[in-house]
Amino acid sequence: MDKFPTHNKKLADWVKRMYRLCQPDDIVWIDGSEDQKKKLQDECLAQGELILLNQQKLPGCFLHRTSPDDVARTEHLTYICTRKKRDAGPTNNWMSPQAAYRKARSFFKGAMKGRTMYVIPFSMGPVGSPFSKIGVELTDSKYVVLNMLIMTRAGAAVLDQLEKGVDFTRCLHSKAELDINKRLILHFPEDNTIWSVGSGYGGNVLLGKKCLSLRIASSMGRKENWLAEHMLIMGIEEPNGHIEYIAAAFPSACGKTNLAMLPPPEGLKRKGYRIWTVGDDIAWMRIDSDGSLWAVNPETGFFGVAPGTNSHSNPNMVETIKKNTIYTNVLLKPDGTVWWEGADGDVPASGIDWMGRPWKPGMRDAQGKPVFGAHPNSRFTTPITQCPSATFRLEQHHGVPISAIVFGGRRQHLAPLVYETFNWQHGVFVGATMASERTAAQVGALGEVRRDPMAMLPFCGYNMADYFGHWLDMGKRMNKAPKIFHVNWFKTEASGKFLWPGYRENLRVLEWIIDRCNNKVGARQTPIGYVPYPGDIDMTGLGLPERTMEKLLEIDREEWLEELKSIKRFFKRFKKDLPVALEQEYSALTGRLRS
Ligand code: OXD
Ligand code: MN
Repeated sequence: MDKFPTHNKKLADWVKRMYRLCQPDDIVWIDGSEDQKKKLQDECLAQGELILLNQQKLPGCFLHRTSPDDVARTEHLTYICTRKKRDAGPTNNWMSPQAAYRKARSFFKGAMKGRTMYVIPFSMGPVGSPFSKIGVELTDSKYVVLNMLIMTRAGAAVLDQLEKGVDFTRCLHSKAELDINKRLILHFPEDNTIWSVGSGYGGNVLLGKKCLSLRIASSMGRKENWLAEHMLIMGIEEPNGHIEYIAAAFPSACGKTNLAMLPPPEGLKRKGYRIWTVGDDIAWMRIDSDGSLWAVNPETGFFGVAPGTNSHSNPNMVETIKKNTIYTNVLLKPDGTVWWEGADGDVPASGIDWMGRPWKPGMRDAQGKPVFGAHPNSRFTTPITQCPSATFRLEQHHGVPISAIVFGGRRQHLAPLVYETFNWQHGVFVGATMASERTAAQVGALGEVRRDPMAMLPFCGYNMADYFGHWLDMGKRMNKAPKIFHVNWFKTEASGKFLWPGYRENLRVLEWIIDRCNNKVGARQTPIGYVPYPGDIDMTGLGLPERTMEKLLEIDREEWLEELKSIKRFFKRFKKDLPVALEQEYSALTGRLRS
């Protein structure tokens, strides 16, 4: 068989060069067929890379275990490699392309000996859509191939596009020795190239996801006047059948995946509300000929966190992951099904933990810490089409029109439940200063505020000051820009108890947001933005005391003046590159708070 079956010379030449560098025994081009997928699954089962789960209870489902020191994205080993350091900006790790290629080449050299190199042609976004970008990932991991087949449109249809000579992102991955000391996740936006070596963990190796769809795409978006964002996209169908779409950015661990598919609470459902899930992690947004912003989810799957997923937090996901799902680092039960902390039902009496060791509830390690059955960052990879709330517009080449952009953080105090910004420029300021407080789940001082602009801190592929500038420019290009809001589901009372019940009740807040977009409700003007009149958020059946709603919507000027000091420190990192418009917003907010 032809080892390089393509007429696209650029593609053939590149694959040949990488083949020579990595020296695999064999090369296989992924065509996306069921037969080929089945063969790969069988090989994985034979080699222990996958474990077959109970096929009566979980048809088409498998379990994979990563190596114990390879369980999450390794941000300290993730680099933006631009000729000028300034172009990576103060929030990214930087290496010069020359140094990065040199170092990584030594890790890739001969790394695929004894293995097969798989060539995965994939499209982020519907094949042939003006939104879409093509990538080709070379990998020595069958697990990566099987995950990419869920997360992206991969195979023959994309190779056909490549035959037409279209450009593509060159993605090279090798597990190599899975050695954390020889692990690098490198992005070369100037060469449209990604090199990842030494890891087998999803976020580091499914190169279509964070690496291409956020880091490389954000940089492309700046050059081509569009936005690649770390946002969910969902449709909210109103009782009259009209669907309004929103895009929302939250830092990790703030419930983005849950929100993207939560059914409305009983009262709203009775009124006739319904939700449609477009995506849970990434939004690519372009200005269409109507002057408004349209979005696609470039992915076709969810790579979701398992712990905490249950029928209360996310009933639609519980349905979605019952078949054709790859589970990673969860607990294996004796009946061949899986479990994780915070799953439905009883805690199993025994099982095999995420590291493959016998496990029982209540186990403690040598330091007396509880031993988890599933790793806290254990995952499932599952097709969007299986989600009961999946939109019928997944394949639409123009995507969906965005009425509102929602930013959110985890703040015990300060930010009210929801507010609307005054205009696009003010909205960009609010996105740029987004923050979350550390929870017990993270290392570091509890309650410490971490700025995570637009939830893009680990994912912006260029200088974040330029990124703010790009957002400001995009606003000037639209004649019907979405309204921008900020939400905070995590405000607490003095006792530490959450004031807002969260989960599906969050839809009540989204109803207000949609009503604001349609000019159906008024709002109270405050120094930070427009805040709801308490009666305008539908509270039917919630039984929240009136005082609680007042607390949720309170603006404490003193707290906000303190916040300004922290924003100032953050802005200082960007030195003279910070757009003047953000400084103006800073001064305007200071003035409003003092007046
Ligand atoms: C993710 C993340 O995995 O944001 O989606 O870390
Ligand atoms: Mn994410």
